[in-house]
Amino acid sequence: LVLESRLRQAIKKQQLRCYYQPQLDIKTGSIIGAELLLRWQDPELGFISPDLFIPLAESSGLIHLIGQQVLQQACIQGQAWLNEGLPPITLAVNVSVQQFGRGDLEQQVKMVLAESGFPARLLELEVTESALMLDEEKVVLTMQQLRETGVRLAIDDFGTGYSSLAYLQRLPLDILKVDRRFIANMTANTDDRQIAKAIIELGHTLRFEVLAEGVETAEQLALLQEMACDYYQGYYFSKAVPAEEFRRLLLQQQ
Ligand code: G
Ligand code: G
Ligand code: MN
Ligand code: NA
Repeated sequence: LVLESRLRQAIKKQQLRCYYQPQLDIKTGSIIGAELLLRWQDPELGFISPDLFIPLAESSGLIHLIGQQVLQQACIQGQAWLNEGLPPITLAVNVSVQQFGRGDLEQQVKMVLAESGFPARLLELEVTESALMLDEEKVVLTMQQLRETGVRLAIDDFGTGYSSLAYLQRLPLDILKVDRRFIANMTANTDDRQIAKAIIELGHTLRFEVLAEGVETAEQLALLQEMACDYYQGYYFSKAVPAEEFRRLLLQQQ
């Protein structure tokens, strides 16, 4: 309860900061986007992990306020970088199942895009496989509505949930993000390597692009290249960094 009221204050004072983890094209090695990951530094409590405060935000309803702030941040920052003449990149925002299920996400997204001027095709919404466990017809409809706004849709942490292939085939997804647990052991464990390969092939069969999460070594990257994976993110290139630092990374590759 103490933490919840601190979180409420932090939201009000805009103390939650968006960090940016670069996403790269596997073939060319160039930065094609970033995933926004929240960081919370409380003046007294210190650094509080999102693994702690995101679940708290989800159970208390604060996630709706947070989600709105992150969407705004993404679009405002993205448009500012475009105005500066930086190369266009995709900004990916995590959407919790509560936000996804509430029914006003499409309106919210439209509003934020209109206010910021950020092009819809450069905004990506990441939904975890667990969000797909809501009512199937409703999920399909919500995704179709979101897709009509022009944003990209990603399925996050793929391989950890239970979505059927028939279901996946019905969803208007653009990109599938392979959960990092399959990437972590792919060089040591042949099962994980085969699973990663199978997921990449499955994604391509369904006409989705595929991104590997949690790439930490050159060896993993080389394997993923062989498997024709499209994109990757992970500590091998960079962890999530503040906006200013991400901007420098973008400038460096121009
Ligand atoms: O950033 P890692 O750095 O520690 O993030 C931990 C978890 O918190 C991940 O599952 C990530 O998806 C989630 N997370 C981080 N930022 C956000 C956010 O802005 N919204 C939501 N819903 N989840 C987030
Ligand atoms: O659940 P989601 O995929 O949105 O969360 C991404 C999480 O993965 C964040 O906590 C982020 O900091 C973390 N992450 C990003 N890259 C790596 C990596 O290379 N290795 C590990 N172990 N974690 C990573
Ligand atoms: Mn994510
Ligand atoms: Na993930």
